[in-house]
Amino acid sequence: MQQTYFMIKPEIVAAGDQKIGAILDIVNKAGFRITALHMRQLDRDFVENFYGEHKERPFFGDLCDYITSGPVVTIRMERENAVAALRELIGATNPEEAAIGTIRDLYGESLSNNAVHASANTDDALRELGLFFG
Ligand code: 3AN
Repeated sequence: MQQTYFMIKPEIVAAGDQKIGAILDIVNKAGFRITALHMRQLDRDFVENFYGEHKERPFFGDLCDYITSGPVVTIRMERENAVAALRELIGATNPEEAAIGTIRDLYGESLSNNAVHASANTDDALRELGLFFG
């Protein structure tokens, strides 16, 4: 059993419980088990650390503004091969390139407002779970 970090981003949380529920239903049907879940308003320092790998990118400031623009849902989940399986389930970073039926295809609006985050690899999963769940 492997653990990964999953996050539902602010524009989905702002849209109401129905979208949160629909996304959780997709991951549940894909065999993930939720082992921790919170709704949280993230602060700027925390997010700059979380997205530290993007610090030099031109979109870094906008990314931090957006992810702190309202509450997010932070989730620890487990499944066999969880990290890779969740990345496949969410689809490509840009919703326009995300495979049909993936979460970003169904719920992503744009490259920056792409509905959800999932750890990119097992090292990131450990780091991100440590940041959010200690
Ligand atoms: P992923 O979330 O698929 O792992 P990353 O780690 O490359 O993608 O990017 C982190 C976040 O930064 C993305 N979820 C997206 O919101 C934002 N992002 C990535 N690339 C761009 C870009 N070129 N312009 C604006 N935002 C971007």
